[in-house]
Amino acid sequence: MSRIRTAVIGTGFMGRVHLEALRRVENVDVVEVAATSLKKAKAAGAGYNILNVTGDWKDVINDPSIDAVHVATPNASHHMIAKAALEAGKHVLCEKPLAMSVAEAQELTDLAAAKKLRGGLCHNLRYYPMVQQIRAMREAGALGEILVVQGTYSQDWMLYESDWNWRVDPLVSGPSRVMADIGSHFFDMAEHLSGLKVTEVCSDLQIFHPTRKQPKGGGESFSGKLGAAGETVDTKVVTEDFGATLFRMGKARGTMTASQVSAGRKNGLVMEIYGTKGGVSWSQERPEELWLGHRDAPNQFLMKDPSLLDEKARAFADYPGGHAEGYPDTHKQLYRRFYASIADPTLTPDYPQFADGLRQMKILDAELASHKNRAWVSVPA
Ligand code: NAI
Ligand code: SOE
Repeated sequence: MSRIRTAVIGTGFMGRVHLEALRRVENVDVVEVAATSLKKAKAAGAGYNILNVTGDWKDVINDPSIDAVHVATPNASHHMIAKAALEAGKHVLCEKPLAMSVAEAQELTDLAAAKKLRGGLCHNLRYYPMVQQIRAMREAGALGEILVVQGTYSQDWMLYESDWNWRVDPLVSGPSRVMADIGSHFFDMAEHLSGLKVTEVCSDLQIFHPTRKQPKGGGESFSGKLGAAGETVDTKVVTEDFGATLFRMGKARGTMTASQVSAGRKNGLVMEIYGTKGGVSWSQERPEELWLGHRDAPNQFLMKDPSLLDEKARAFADYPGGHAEGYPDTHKQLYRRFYASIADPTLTPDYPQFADGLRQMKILDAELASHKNRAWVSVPA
């Protein structure tokens, strides 16, 4: 396969991020974009120089010349679109969460394996260079045995009762909001970096706004922060604004919170890992910096510079020190590896896959059960 032909379904926040990042991946042509209307698809197509546009995602599925599909639509449609694409013989790169339930995620994971197609999942936050530096350090034994994993994923874009998004609607988003939307990124990163699996969880979820003002006209992600929503209707809220989870990773212990009501925090994913030899602390709001903690020596502060990174982490840093690499670059790094694995079917994927999405659905299921039953719940392997 020389050049890979791909299409993006969904033209909201993530659709645009995917279209941009795809421009930075060799061997891939974006040949079609699908939105919920032809007008929206045309606007996106014009912005990214894509000639074929459609208001019906099934056109993409029915085009045998398309090799791969990006699913960048709200959660409820991931399973339906990904399943149709796999059945049509297309590789799929799906946004998180993979599906609405463990059963749906399992079905997609099995289908991709049965069809021998690549199923990638957008837990792209793994691919900040300094996050990969943590991974390389842990693999090299620099942290020793992992004792404690802790952190948060905090945002403020749903702080007010007037803040609304499709993520509030359980029929579109699923039975959980913050734990599914951003808690899943935390746990994907925690397992990826520590090399450990979450074995048990104890969760407490909270809804601060029992009703929210839903704009009659809808609205894409984060759009509520930019201005008046027009006419609204008071809508009951059934998914959490905040969640806290105590967790066990075998002998290691952890704690995390996820929140979309934490004033001032824009995209505050903080990951701290403490082992018998040292600790690390990283924050997505300052992604080029890594704090290195020592017991018997002064602590250190490492700023991204490929020349100072472990060789494995260096592969994720394309720019020299002082030339910041951020959120869009994490997508580029993921897609690059996804398409390399399509071009060379013998490659073992080294990016998050459907099985990782299934894993997150299992952790989420356990968190929901724990909150409901006010008890510790085991996470199946
Ligand atoms: P958004 O609301 O900004 O955009 C979603 C778009 O999908 C809208 O334009 C909507 O009209 C379109 N859409 C809905 N159904 C469709 C269909 N059947 N066919 C074609 N288009 C359809 O939402 P956002 O933030 O882009 O989220 C999309 C997905 O990406 C979600 O699953 C979300 O969890 C995930 N996401 C992942 C991020 C990451 O860092 N990996 C960041 C933000 C979102
Ligand atoms: C909104 O909470 C959001 O865009 C999530 O959907 C993403 O997955 C996360 O990366 C940033 O915040």
